[in-house]
Amino acid sequence: TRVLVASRNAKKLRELHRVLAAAGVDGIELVGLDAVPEYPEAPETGATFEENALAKARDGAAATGLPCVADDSGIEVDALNGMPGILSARWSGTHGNDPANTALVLAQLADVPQDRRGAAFVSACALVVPGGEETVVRGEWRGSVAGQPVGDGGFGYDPVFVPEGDTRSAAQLSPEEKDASSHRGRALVQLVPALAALTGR
Ligand code: ITT
Ligand code: NA
Repeated sequence: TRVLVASRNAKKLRELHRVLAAAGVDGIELVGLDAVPEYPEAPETGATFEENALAKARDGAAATGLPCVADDSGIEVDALNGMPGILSARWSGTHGNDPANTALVLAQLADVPQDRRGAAFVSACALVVPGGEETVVRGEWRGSVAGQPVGDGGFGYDPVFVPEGDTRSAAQLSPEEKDASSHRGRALVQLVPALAALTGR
């Protein structure tokens, strides 16, 4: 069974592939957007991570006729009333400019002491089966925002996110360590039963 993994963010896409592959669902072949000549621009006009993830997965499934997995994610900072949230990818104004987005959050927290810098990464992942079920799941990863970026692994806000129970930033974790506790890892494991059900068809 072929399943489309719909993301234009190369580093996120790599994580989606890694986690799904590690989940060990036999008989699933993951297909990237390269297989889709005319994938529509993701609208991302929803008010929640769940709405956006579902819209992306519906687009991918409609464009290919394949079951499609998509993720919408971001970081919710307590001291910023949960922002940037669903606006994380374009917080500085330019979609996908990770260094600028990260620098803006750090600037906005400049006067916030360490004990009030709590935050959570959130991932909503959707699986849409053409003519079939829609499943949406959510994973969260609590931590805090560091004073400065550290580490060069991961992507996005990873260099400024220190997971609860650790002193390293998410960008200093091995890929396996990140997957084991990350928002995306926790969301995707919940899709495994629905994915496994596809292979029986
Ligand atoms: P697709 O919609 O094509 O998948 P995107 O980059 O536009 O790619 P989102 O709209 O979901 O994806 O934006 C997610 C943003 O949230 C991303 O740009 C990162 O800045 C941040 N983010 C999400 N997951 C993250 C993670 O695991 N580590 C660090 N930052 C993350
Ligand atoms: Na988004």
